[in-house]
Formats: sequence, structure tokens, C-alpha cells
Amino acid sequence: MSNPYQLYLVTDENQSVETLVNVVKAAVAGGVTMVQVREKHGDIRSFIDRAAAVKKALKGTSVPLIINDRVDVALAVDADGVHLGQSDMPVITARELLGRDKLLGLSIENEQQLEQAESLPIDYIGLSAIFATPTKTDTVRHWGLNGLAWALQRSSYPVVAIGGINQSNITGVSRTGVHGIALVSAICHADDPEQAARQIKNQLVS
Ligand code: TZP
Ligand code: MG
Repeated sequence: MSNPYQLYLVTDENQSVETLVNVVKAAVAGGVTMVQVREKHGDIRSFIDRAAAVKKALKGTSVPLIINDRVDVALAVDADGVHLGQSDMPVITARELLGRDKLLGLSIENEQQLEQAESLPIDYIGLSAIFATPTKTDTVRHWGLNGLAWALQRSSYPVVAIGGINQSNITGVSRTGVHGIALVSAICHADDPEQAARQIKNQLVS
């Protein structure tokens, strides 16, 4: 099976649901392999509505739908998985609620968390953040390419790199051998998200 983490779109909560759906469809047409719906400020009902709209947009594709932070939203829309941060529901509890078959990702912001993740029932880690980014300004760590290479050696899980990755630096990120690259603005804010996704995918090394 091909690597589902390879080109991982994370959605922009500031876009209307119409734009969100159009971006997701275009990005998938351009080659995105995974989609995460990320909502940090809206209410749960709107999160569920937006997640359901993206799920509909992904119907008939083999692209998994991941929900950021919230296990309840993932269960409500029967998503393919959840991506948790360090202060979200504990991984063990999330796994119990989701069952074995759902994907579970965990954000890693320092070395200690990377070590602890080794004994947790997750499927992949999100290494946050590779570079500084205006999309998320409260990141605690910028791993850079050296930090990413270090984490790849230390983690037995697939690693998804996130934060500040765009067409100008993605080749270097890809050359580390990282399993996946997650992007918000490079795709969501592109004039043509389909073309952006296609171009970015062509820049990937493996
Ligand atoms: N987690 C760490 S950085 C980030 C998230 C959700 C935002 C990434 O956005 P961009 O626009 O791809 O830098
Ligand atoms: Mg989170």
C-alpha cells in the first residue's frame, strides 16, 4: 500500500465551508494523500458540520479523513482518525474510544515527548514545528532539518513534518527521508490549490 502520510493537507479554519470543500477537492485532485480538518476556535457543532462536509468531499477517494484534537467529532462523522496534541485527550483513552482500526497521530514538541510516544498506542507522530509559521504562533520548538533528522532516527513511528513548509524549502525536508509532510498555507492559500498540490508532490524526493 502506498504511504498515506506522504502529502498531508491540514485545513484552514478561517476559510468558509464552501472554500474549505473546494480546497479539499482541488488538493486531492492534485495528489494530497491525507486530509486533516483543523478547527481551533469554532463551536463543536460547526466543527462537526465542517468535518461532515469534508467527509462528503472525500467520498469515493481513498484519502483518509483525520480530525484535529477531538475524538467526539471523529466519532460523530466516522472519520478515519484523530490527531491529538499534548494537552488533548490522553492517547490511551482516545485509543479505547476509537478502537484499533482508526488512525491516531500525536504532536511532538520536544525530545521527552518523542521518547514517551514510543510506548503509546499511536500510528504516527507529527513533529511540530519544523520552521516558524504565521499559521500557528504558539509553537514551542523549531526543529529545523537537523532536529527532524534526529527525530527520524529516534522514533519507531512514521514521522509527519509540519510547520512553515512550502515550495521553497520542501525539497530539503523531503530529503531527510521523512514519511510525510503536512501543509496548511502552501495549499489552502495558493491561488490554485490543485496546481500547488501537484507541484509540491513533484518536489518530493521519494
Ligand atoms: N502545527 C504545527 S505548525 C502548524 C500546525 C497545525 C501550522 C502549519 O501551517 P503552515 O501554514 O503549513 O506553516
Ligand atoms: Mg491539536
